[in-house]
Amino acid sequence: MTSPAPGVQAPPEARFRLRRIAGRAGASFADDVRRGLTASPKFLLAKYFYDELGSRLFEAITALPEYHVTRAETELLTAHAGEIAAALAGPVRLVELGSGDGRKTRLLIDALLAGQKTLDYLPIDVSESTLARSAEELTADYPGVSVLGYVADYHDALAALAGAAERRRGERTLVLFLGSTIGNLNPDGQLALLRSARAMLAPGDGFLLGTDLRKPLAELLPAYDDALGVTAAFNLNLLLRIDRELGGDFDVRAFRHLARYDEVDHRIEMHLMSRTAQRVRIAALDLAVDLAAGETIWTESSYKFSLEQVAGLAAGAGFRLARTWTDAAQRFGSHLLLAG
Ligand code: AVJ
Repeated sequence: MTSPAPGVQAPPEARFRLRRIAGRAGASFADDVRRGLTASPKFLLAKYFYDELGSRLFEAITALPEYHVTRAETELLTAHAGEIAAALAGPVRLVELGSGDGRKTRLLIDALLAGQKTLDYLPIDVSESTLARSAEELTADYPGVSVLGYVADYHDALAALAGAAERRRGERTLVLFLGSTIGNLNPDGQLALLRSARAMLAPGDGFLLGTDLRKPLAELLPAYDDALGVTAAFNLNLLLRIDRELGGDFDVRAFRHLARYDEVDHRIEMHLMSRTAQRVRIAALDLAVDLAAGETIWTESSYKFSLEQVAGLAAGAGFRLARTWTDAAQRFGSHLLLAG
């Protein structure tokens, strides 16, 4: 092995490292499935949608005509990435909660690399394959980018990052939490997440938060119940995942995708409704689950925000809300929160 000559960038694979952070609670997919399917009402956690197939189905959702979230946020970041980068003084390292396919991240990387030669990118994701794929693509396309990926829950990774001495001298941290993924958490969870992010940040650091905004039902509901049935497939895949990984015998055709809007709590809910009375067995859990006809399994909440609510969350977590950008149709908000 020869090391690269001075001034020559390290090859892509040398600029990618992975760290696996063991969860606090240690809850696994199996534990969480047992807990959810023996509860009343039944539920499954939305973070488990994103296996290999689920991640691809979500990417397909982002391309649907009915799903405005990704397009609206991309429009905002395309217009304002330069201002966002300029709002933090000096070299910045990027931490991202949920790395996805990295397309929106690239808009910020481009903006930051206009002012610094190299960039440390620290994506956090529960899916190792997602992390590896996005790191591979980024390091290949950007010679100045080094990736340290954390395979972990957001909470666990933020705690690990707070303790780690990864930060270079004088470097600011910008945390990205895009796509309105914060909307998967209930209001207490939203505040807790922002607080644990704030705890790892120092004065001068930033947090870029994407939130889907409240809007008429006629626009909101089809985004979660599209004509092609991609969202239905995304939802139903969770049952297939249980079949694949835990030896379940779910018959996906015996369930129906359901999306509804709770006008009081301002959230989309996704459920899987059992079409008939049925018993499902899950071998790895040694569990039999009985479902009545019409009974539902709650699989996701997607909270929709008002601008006042975001301001309250930011303040409650100890951030200063420096700036909010919205698109012309007020569909989506990008918020730059500053620590200190
Ligand atoms: C990735 C959580 C932001 O809530 O809009 C899309 C997930 N679920 N369609 C969302 C999702 C159904 C998405 N988030």
